[in-house]
Amino acid sequence: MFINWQLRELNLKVVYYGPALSGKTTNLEQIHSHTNPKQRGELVSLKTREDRTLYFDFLQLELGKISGLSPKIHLYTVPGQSYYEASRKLVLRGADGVVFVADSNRNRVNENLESWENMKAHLISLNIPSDLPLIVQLNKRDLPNAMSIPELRQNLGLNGNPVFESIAVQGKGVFNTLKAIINGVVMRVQREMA
Ligand SMILES: Nc1nc2c(ncn2[C@@H]2O[C@H](COP(=O)(O)OP(=O)(O)OP(=O)(O)O)[C@@H](O)[C@H]2O)c(=O)[nH]1
Ligand SMILES: [Mg+2]
Repeated sequence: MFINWQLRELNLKVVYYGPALSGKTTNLEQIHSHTNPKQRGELVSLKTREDRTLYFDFLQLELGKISGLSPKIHLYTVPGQSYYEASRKLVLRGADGVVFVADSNRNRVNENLESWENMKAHLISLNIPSDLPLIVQLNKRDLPNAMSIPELRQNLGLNGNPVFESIAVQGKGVFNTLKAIINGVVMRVQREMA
């Protein structure tokens, strides 16, 4: 969180984290194409030639005023491919909220778990508090071999974390997830500022 008192701007950072090809960039593309251009900036995507995220994607959203401040939500995705470890940690730095995008594909169980463990380790080493709002999105619900939510919960060892189902490529569940994470982040900020 960063407050620019002169401009009365509240800057909040939300990071979409998860294994390679789980649909993180697709979430931002859907948000970008279904949001009023007056309330969002351009989608900045740094991609490889194969259309994979190289460093991050970035999209800025503007919300209505909170406590006299104009909130700006900065959405980022991390690159999921395993060799971009350092970039993932860098992008996660200073996060106010995280959406973990898991892949429903049964064959990606190990990748989901590895990415989840890797994220938790980064959060600890970046000193990000454990009450960080964290939403899990179970994406690609359209796949015929999709695992169930209880299976995912067991796989990742999830207890209370909310899980949202999505088919990001069709835009389904994308805004439910976004609203939930923004809600969590804004509520936490309001508690801190009270
Ligand atoms: N079947 C299906 N495919 C999806 C869904 N969401 C995304 N995809 C596809 O999955 C592929 C990867 O999507 P991306 O959004 O680029 O994945 P990513 O998580 O950003 O991948 P990295 O940048 O490599 O980490 C693309 O071909 C998408 O069209 C979905 O809900 N269902
Ligand atoms: Mg990507």
